Amino acid sequence: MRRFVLSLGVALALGGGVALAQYGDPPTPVPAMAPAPAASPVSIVHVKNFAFVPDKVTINAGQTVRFVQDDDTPHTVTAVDKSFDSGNLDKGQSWTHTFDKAGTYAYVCAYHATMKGTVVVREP
Ligand SMILES: [Cu+2]
Repeated sequence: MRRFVLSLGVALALGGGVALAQYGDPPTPVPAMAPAPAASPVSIVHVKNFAFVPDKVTINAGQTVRFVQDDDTPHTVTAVDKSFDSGNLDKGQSWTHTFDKAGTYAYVCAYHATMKGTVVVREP
């Protein structure tokens, strides 16, 4: 009974049909309102002067790469095998991607075929 009241309280607090739709499920953790826990280590690649800098980074599986778009011209970060795609990135935007599986990931800018980069992901 107590649990029901708590769940209902959470559902009401969220105020959404999504939460109500989960009625009857075990209580699910509410998405953190507080800042996310420390993210996995992040490598940073700048997109600048029509190039990815550095154009090759090596990380461990589960780590994240942040791409920071410094160019006046829009660019993308698009996997050659299409496994990830940032979509359009304007100047000042950044995009992160976490690589869960080991492998070598080649990517390009969808707008500029000469812009190429590689992320090498090792087993941790
Ligand atoms: Cu580009």
